[in-house]
Amino acid sequence: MSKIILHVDMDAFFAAVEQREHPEYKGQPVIVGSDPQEGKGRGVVSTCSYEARKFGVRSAMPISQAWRLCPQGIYVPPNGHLYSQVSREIFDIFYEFTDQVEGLSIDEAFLDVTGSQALFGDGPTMARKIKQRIQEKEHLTASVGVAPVMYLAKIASDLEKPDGLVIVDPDHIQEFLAPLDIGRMWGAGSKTQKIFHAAGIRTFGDLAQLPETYLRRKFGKAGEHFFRLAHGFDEREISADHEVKSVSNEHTFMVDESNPERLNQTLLYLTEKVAQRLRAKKLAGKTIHLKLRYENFTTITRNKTLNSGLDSTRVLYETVSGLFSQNYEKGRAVRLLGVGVSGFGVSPAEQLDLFAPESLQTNALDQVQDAINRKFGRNAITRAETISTKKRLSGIPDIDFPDQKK
Ligand code: TTP
Ligand code: MG
Repeated sequence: MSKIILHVDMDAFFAAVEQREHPEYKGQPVIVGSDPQEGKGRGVVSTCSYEARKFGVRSAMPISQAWRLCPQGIYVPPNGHLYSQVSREIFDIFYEFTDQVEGLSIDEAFLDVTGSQALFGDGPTMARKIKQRIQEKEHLTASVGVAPVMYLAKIASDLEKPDGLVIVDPDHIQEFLAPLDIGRMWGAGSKTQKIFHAAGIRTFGDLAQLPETYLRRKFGKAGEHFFRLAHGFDEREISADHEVKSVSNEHTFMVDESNPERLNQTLLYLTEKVAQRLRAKKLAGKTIHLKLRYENFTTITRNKTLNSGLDSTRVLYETVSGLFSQNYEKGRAVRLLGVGVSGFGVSPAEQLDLFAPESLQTNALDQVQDAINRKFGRNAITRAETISTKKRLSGIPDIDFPDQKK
């Protein structure tokens, strides 16, 4: 018997929450992101309402471009705490239907509801119930795909957004896929799409007609993958998780920055924020991520995995600044820096005896800092090196993403 997988994705999530909180924004082009400063703003769009999408505004677009496209829009800074809270409430609704939930990001998840049919009805019935619960409890709309495998459910949820419900009949997978644009295929980036187009492949149907041997010859190992996807095969199982998978913070500079000292101070500032959040959640990450965007929007991401999970600001900072000095092209102007941690295990705070005296001291400093910040507010105390950074950055809302379940 085939499985029943749902993919649920909230519609225009941050913007929809803002419209809910501010009824006067309903039906209006709402753009959530950094301050547009009348077109001079330097951050990006987080997301926008479907009304704003009619003007061509999109996620990750520079906010200055959004302003040019839609100066009459309602521009709103992101309220990460609120979105995280709504996200938790939506995930709670998912767990009413199954414990097999795999979160993909703040507003989307896969649910394996195969075992829940006796209680709640078949896949489409459950999808309708989940949409209804989200509407009643949160006054928000979600789009849902129902399919026998994860990959088809994900494609399906996107087809009739917003407020969509698309059901893939397990007996008619080929018919479902055939007319779809090949750009919807997982793993087909713009380069692969160009190759597909050059070979006359525009839809899944075009691809499905090609023999596996031909695809293997043309695309190597990826050819096998494309063959499987063209025919709707996907063996992956939902990896149910209840945990945060990464914690990150990033900062867009008001003016492009090339001063090495200020770049490093900003890295330390971001590291402190990330480390404090890790410790508050009793998480210790092994993989440290650096994101670096130059003035021309070229973005590089680098990571390093340590032998054990560490949450001390000092060790995180040493790793991040190491990645930065190895990868930063000296003198170039930087637009954005980001620091993240993933690969979580047990917090080292619970294994103190394994640490050398110096690390213990660092941990003690971190703990004092956390306690003061808890009492007097975030950033009440920071390392001396970051005070000027804090001053420089104060007043500029960081795009402070809630913890992503990527
Ligand atoms: P998405 O689900 O990709 O977008 P969305 O929910 O806004 O719109 P859609 O109806 O197309 O699903 O992302 C969820 C949230 O994540 C989004 O509301 C804001 C945030 N986000 C960013 O902050 N930056 C980004 O580049 C993207 C893609 C999303
Ligand atoms: Mg969404």
